[in-house]
Formats: sequence, structure tokens, C-alpha cells
Amino acid sequence: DLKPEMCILRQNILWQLASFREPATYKRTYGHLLVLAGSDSMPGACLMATMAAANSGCGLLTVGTLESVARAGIPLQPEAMWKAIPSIEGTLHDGILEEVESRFDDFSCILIGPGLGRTQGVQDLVKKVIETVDKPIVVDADALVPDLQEHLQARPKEFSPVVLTPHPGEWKRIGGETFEDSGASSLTQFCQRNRCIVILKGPRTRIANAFNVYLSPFGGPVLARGGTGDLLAGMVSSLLSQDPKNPTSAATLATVWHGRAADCLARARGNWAVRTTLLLDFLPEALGFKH
Ligand code: NPW
Ligand code: AMP
Ligand code: MG
Repeated sequence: DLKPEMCILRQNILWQLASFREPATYKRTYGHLLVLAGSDSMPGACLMATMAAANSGCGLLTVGTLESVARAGIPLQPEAMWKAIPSIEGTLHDGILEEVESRFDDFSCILIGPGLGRTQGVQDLVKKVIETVDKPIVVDADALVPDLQEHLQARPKEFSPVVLTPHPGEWKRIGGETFEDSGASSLTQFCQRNRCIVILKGPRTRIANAFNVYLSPFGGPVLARGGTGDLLAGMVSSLLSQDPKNPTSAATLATVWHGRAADCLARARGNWAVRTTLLLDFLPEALGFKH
């Protein structure tokens, strides 16, 4: 019985993102992410995840969302392709899958969750995506539904990896232990049981797969404001869309990059007079480029 230990992540893993791109590459070399996010009352979460994805390297980006969200988002993020449907009860529902069907083979990763809200329509969409779609999936925020473990266990074994990004409240909702009790063994067992990777967010974010647990010492209280998790979800899914077979690598790199950018932001601007999206301006500095 191997006891997993927590391994502390170091900043130097980011060299992988700072290194140059091969000259003979083009946009499709770098993945195509589909973001399923937003509701009539939370367009911002969808936008923040989309902006973070657009700023962290994915080659193509499609957003499947509501018409109200797309209307607000298009002028702010023209790099993304927007596919939109009318809402039912103010939220997205599985009708969006038909809307994006024609490009479905193209997607190398799906992010589901930020700002979706918690209607039955959202729960049905989450169940369908997890149980039937063979793509790498990042599950965040409102897509972390109470029945998530059931859906994960119903997902065919041979399907692509799933990464969960809960904060302690969402972790409790999906049946994880308390944050304090979620040590290395309990996290790896959760990952084995549900065939997933977990980024358990907090002041010291833990990343677990079925065998190992990593701890990120980066990021601080400047991150304690709305939308920082939506940015992280965009970054994890962007990196996963570029390297779909390496979910642990996408999860650890994105967490360290996000945390380091937060440290750069706090050093330059302090912890108080900042807004969440300003973190994106510090992504290059976190990789060692001059601000
Ligand atoms: P309490 O009462 O604080 O102790 P929710 P959410 C508990 C969107 N957003 N961090 C907490 O307990 C997201 O994308 C939209 C946080 C409470 O009972 C989601 O779609 C924004 N919570 C949606 O809002 C910007 C913690 O968990 C519960 C916790 C809801 O997301 C903001 C909160 O659970 C936001 O990102 C911790 N460390 N520990 C926008 N601009 O559009 C315990 N809890 O209500 O599901 O979580 O994060 O508010
Ligand atoms: P969410 O609650 O989903 O918006 O996610 C919040 C993000 O901010 C996660 O990545 C947390 O790890 C991070 N975060 C929040 N508060 C702190 C803190 N005090 N120190 C370090 N990271 C934090
Ligand atoms: Mg969140």
C-alpha cells in the first residue's frame, strides 16, 4: 500500500511555457477549447474564463453560451468564436450541444461550469457532457453538481481525462471531505474512485491524481476576490486543450502560473486596489518576461 506524499511545486516548472514555439506550427497545433459557461445573471464568469483561456496559449477558442452572454462577450473577446442559444430559466441547457455539433470533432478540450447557475437544465447538461462526451473535460463551479461522482463513475473507462477544480465549498458539495481532512491518501483515493484529477483550491492549492499529490505555495490573499477561480479554470482548460494527454501537467502548470501571476500582481499593485482581470496582465511576468 503506497502512501502518497505531498510534493511541493516549484516555479521552475514554468520553463515549459516560457520556451519557444516550433516555427513550423500553426493555430491548430495548439488545441481548440470549447467553453460552456455563463447565465443571464452571471455573464462575467464566462467572460473571465474565456479571457484567461485566450491569454494562455490555446490556438482556437469557441464559447457555447447564452445569447445575452455572447452579446456582452463578443466586443470584449473577439478572439473567441461565439455560439449562442436562448436561455431556459435564465441558464444554459443541453440545446447548446446541437449548436456546436458541426465543429465537435475539432475540439480538443471542454471547460464546463463558470457562471452556469444551478437549474435542472444545467444539471442535465453536465450529466450528458460527462457521461457521453469523449473529450478531456475541466469541471468547475456550478458544474460541480451534487451527483458528480455518479456521473464520473458512469463515464466509460476509456474516455479522456476529467479535471475538477473545486474550492472547499464545492468540494464539500460533491462529497469530498473537509479541506483540512483532505490529505494525500484521501485525495488520491477520490481520484482513483472517480477516475479524475482534482485541483482542490485554497490558500495552498492541492493537485491530486490517482497516485500523487502536489502542493502549490504560490498566490496569496490578492486572489480572495470574485472571478479568480474562473480565470484558473480558463487557464487549466487552455493548457489541457494544447496537451490533452497530460492532465496532471496542465493542472500543475496552470495552478503555479496563476499563483505566480497573483504574486507579481500583489507586488506591483498591492492586495487592495486591484481588479480580478488585472491578473491577466501579469501572466507574461510570471513566466519571466518583463512587464
Ligand atoms: P460560506 O458561506 O462562505 O462559509 P457557491 P461561488 C462555501 C460564479 N461567479 N471559497 C461557502 O460557504 C461562479 O463561476 C461569478 C468559496 C458557500 O456556502 C459560480 O458559477 C462571478 N466558497 C457561481 O458564481 C464572480 C467557499 O461554498 C459556498 C469556500 C457560484 O460560485 C464570482 C459557495 O459556493 C463567481 O466566480 C471558499 N474557500 N469555502 C461573475 N462575475 O459572474 C467554503 N465555501 O455559491 O457555489 O460558490 O464560488 O460563489
Ligand atoms: P474561486 O473561489 O473558484 O473563485 O477560486 C478562488 C481562487 O483563488 C483559487 O485559485 C484559490 O486557490 C485562490 N485563493 C483564494 N483565496 C486565496 C488566498 N487567501 N491565498 C491564496 N490563494 C487564494
Ligand atoms: Mg469558482
